Amino acid sequence: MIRRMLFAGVAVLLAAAASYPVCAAEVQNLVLNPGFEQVENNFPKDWRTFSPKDKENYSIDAAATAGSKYSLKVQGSSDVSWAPVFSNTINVTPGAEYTLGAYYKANVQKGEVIFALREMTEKQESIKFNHVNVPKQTGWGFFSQKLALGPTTKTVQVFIVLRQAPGEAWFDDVILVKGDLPNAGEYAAKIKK
Ligand SMILES: [Ca+2]
Repeated sequence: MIRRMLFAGVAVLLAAAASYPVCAAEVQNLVLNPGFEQVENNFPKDWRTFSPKDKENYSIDAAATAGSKYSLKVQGSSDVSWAPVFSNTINVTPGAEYTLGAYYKANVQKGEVIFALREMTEKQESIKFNHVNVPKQTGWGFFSQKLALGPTTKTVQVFIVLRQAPGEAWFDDVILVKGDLPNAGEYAAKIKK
């Protein structure tokens, strides 16, 4: 009996040891349809806006990073201050660090480009926005930032919005991972020239 229990214990340890390196090497992107390749009714699947009218500011565009067909094009204007598009709702560990990144291109004259995590309670009440710094003028580049979540944050959504910002911006291959992005060099090398 004891021998059988010992054997079972060793088997569990071996299984845990064998699975660990696989988990450590894989990057689990928490964002659904991160590259905007899946399209439903002319809008990226799994991404939402607060109102149907807000959707007018977003379109699927054929200008995309290497290895993909589409990106998300954001049209900004001086008189639109809050018409965000946002991702699926993601359960997170309160107080933990996550890295948010994306391929991004922009030609915006003024105003504010927001690329951020909306930190929320379990009931999806807003706590704060945690921003990735992106420039108003840039060719395609990979922009990412490690963000420390607040102690009461239980869920997040990725938010994209141009606030009173005439111009255009493009996003592709949005990624959100827990901790560091381990292969940042590969992301920088993937950009379409
Ligand atoms: Ca894409």
